Amino acid sequence: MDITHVLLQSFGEKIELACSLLLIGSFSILAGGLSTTAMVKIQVVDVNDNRPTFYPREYNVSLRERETVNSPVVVVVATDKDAGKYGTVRYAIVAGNEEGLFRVEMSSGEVFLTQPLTRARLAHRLNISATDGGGLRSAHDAEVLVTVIDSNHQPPIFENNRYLFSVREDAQRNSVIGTVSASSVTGKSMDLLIFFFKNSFLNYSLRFE
Ligand SMILES: [Ca+2]
Repeated sequence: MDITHVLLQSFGEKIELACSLLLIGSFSILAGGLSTTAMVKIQVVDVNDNRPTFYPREYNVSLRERETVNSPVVVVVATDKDAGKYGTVRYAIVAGNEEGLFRVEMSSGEVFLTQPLTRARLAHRLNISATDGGGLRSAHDAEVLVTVIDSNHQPPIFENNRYLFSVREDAQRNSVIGTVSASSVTGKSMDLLIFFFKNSFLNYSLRFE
């Protein structure tokens, strides 16, 4: 309705305007007994009306003291429903990193260890923010709890350091996207099944053997 009003103003009085389509359509104008028709394309411009949102918001990581530095220890994920730069997310550690032990890759959300950890401090709690290209910041930070465990303690080991899965946007809800497997030193294995949930969100479940 606002668009119709603007066009009427631009052509003066005694003008009838009919719109057959909202985005691409023909406009007929009657003035003084004469008529003309024009094709009009209206471009809808995205506005930055969504903040980045973390899902999940909380992450728990166990790292051994003297863990290898410069390898990713966790990936935080925030999504933004806007398009273009307004939907592009940048990450930053905003609290809990006073000693500079961690860094986050600005565009990917991967968190890296910059120095070996010691058990002089048994836990680190990081707050990570997400900000879009228009300057809107996530309403809630991601919280990453890093627990430092004894180097003699052997946690389960993933088969691979990185996994890449793809999924169609129209995938059925709860369809399995992929499996991430880990095994412990005692020989027990654990599979993490990753499901498509909805609206690009993922869900997961654990399967022990
Ligand atoms: Ca946005």
